[in-house]
Order: sequence, then C-alpha cells, then structure tokens
Amino acid sequence: TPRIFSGIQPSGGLTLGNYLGALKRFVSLQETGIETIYCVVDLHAITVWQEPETLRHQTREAAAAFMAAGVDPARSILFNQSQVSAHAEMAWLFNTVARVGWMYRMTQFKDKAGKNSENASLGLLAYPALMAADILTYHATAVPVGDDQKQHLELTRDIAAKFNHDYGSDFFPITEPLIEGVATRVMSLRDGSKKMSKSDPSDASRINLTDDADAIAQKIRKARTDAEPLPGNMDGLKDRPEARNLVNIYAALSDETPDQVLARFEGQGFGAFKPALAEVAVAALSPITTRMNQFMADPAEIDRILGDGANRADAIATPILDATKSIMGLISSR
Ligand code: AQP
Repeated sequence: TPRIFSGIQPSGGLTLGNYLGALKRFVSLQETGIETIYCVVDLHAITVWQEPETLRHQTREAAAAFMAAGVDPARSILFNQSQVSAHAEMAWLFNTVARVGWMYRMTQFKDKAGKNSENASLGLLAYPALMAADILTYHATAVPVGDDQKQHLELTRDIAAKFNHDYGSDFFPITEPLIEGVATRVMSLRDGSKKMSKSDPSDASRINLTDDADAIAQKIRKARTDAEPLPGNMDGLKDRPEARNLVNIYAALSDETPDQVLARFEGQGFGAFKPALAEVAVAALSPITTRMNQFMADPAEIDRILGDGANRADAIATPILDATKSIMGLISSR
C-alpha cells in the first residue's frame, strides 16, 4: 500500500524554499487520500549545534508552519522525530548496513562540514542513515523532497537494497523520490548559484514564512538581478540564474508555468516584475503567516498535537522495527 513520509528540520525558521519544495506539496499529497506521515526532524537538526531553547521554539514553529500551510493533523500524522524512539534505533541498525564511504560522498556533508570535516559531529556524517530510518521505519513508498535531497534518497534506496540482499529478504521497499514542479530548487535571493536556505547567514537571501508584507517586498526589491528585460519564454533565461529563479518562484506561487508568466511580462524589466512578484508572494504567504501566529499563541496545543501524532506514528513504526531486529537475529523476549 502506498504511504508517503517526509520531514523538515527545525534548524531555523522555515523559508519560501521549504514551502514551495516541501510544504505546499505535502498538502496536495494529503488531498489525494494516500496515507501521509509528516515529521519535524529534530534529531537531524541537532547534527549541528542548536541552542536548546531555540530548538524547542523552532520545533513548535515548524509544526505551526505545517498546519498553517494546510497539513491537517487529523488526516496526516504530524509529529516530531525524537518522540518516536524507533527512528534512532533503526538508524543504529542502518549504521551497520551503510558503508562509511557512502557517507563521505554526500555533498550535503561536504557542504555542512566545510574544510574542517574532522571536527563535524559524527551525527552529521551519519545523517543519511537516520533519514533512511525515518522513511523505512514506516515502509514509506514515496518521499516528496526538494532537489537537494535527491542524493540522500538514493542512499536510502541503497540501504534498503543492501539490507534486503544481506539478509535475503524483501522486507524494505525501494522508496521513490517525488521531486516535481518548477520550484524543486528555490535559489538564494542574493546568489543564483546557491539554494535558499534557512541557515544562510544572510537574512536577505531568503523569504521566511514569518516575514511580514513589508519585509517580503523589500527582500524582493533588493534581490540580485540583471539589467536585461524579460524574454518571452524560459529558453531566453538559460544564462540568467537570478532572473530564472524569480520567474520560477512567481510561477510556483501562482500555479502557472514559467512560460505562462513570461508571456505576460515579455519585454518588461525588473522594475515592473519585482512589485508584481512581491504582490503574488504576499498574497500566498501572508495567510500562512497569520495562521502560524495563531497556532504559536498556544504552544501547549501544538505539543498536544505532536504527542498525539507521535503515538500514531509509534504504532506503525514499532512493529516494523521489531520485525527488522528479528530478521537481523536480535532477540526480543520481553
Ligand atoms: N531552496 C529550496 N528549494 C526547494 N526545496 C527546498 N528544501 C529546502 N530548501 C529548499 C526542501 O525542504 C525540505 C526540508 O529541508 P530540510 O529542513 O530537511 O533541510 P535542507 O534541505 O537542508 O533545507 P535548508 O532550508 O537548507 O535547511 P538547513 O539550512 O538547515 O540545511 C526538503 O524536502 C528540502 O528538499
């Protein structure tokens, strides 16, 4: 049976990239009626340093963002990862299946560890094994993610395949990545070669889901662009990454194709395009920001929802974890 799993790290406030690459799609998948499990992956977030009080706040804020975007905790399972201990246990089992060399090849590890990789946490290196655990502990068949997570998803498939091969079973499904749409990789507003990221030191590089209308308009006004007018279709933007990014964002927010957007703006400059984009962005995001603030006014209710989701997640995860242990020869006799 099909089952969707995906997660977002509470490693900062969520961005427009997280919204278009992840949240917006989580909601449309929920609407299809397929079982959807969504997780605030706090155990992933702590692979780099998080101030405990800030982490608690950001975890609630991420949960609020899921719900504000339209994830309904009655129809989807919504919880934070650390409350379901099967994730961490399964990750250990997968640490024994995955190879060290696979981990060193991950571009996210190289990017986040930087030059001094000996000083990165061991958890940052093992991150993809935990991600495989998140997905496979639910036997999830498909995972909606942005383009940046493609390599990690392939590693999840490798771990499932190696486990199945080593233990002569077909226990784990080979999960499909769902990387679709025009905004699978939203780029930084300051640098068209870098993805928009919640942990970018420059706040001007991203639109946060907590930004108000003025902040959104100002960031779009200051976004890096070139001086050329817009062409009539995307072929004309091949060598203009910043312009391409803004057009893709517009298209994703207004549910159009980039070519449809450009057909309307052909020949116009950014003086006309940017205010139009700001208007579309504010119209799409401000209702979400408002709802997030409403949820954040009652943190105890968010915690209750996460706890309820964790109980429901645990009921699926624990039998799969137990079966995995049994396949591996680990005795359970309690
Ligand atoms: N710029 C982006 N464009 C499209 N999708 C994106 N995602 C993230 N950034 C973009 C997607 O959002 C989901 C959650 O990502 P994550 O929280 O697990 O971590 P990440 O991919 O590392 O995102 P960030 O914002 O860059 O976080 P930090 O700065 O902490 O590393 C994923 O599906 C991701 O593809």
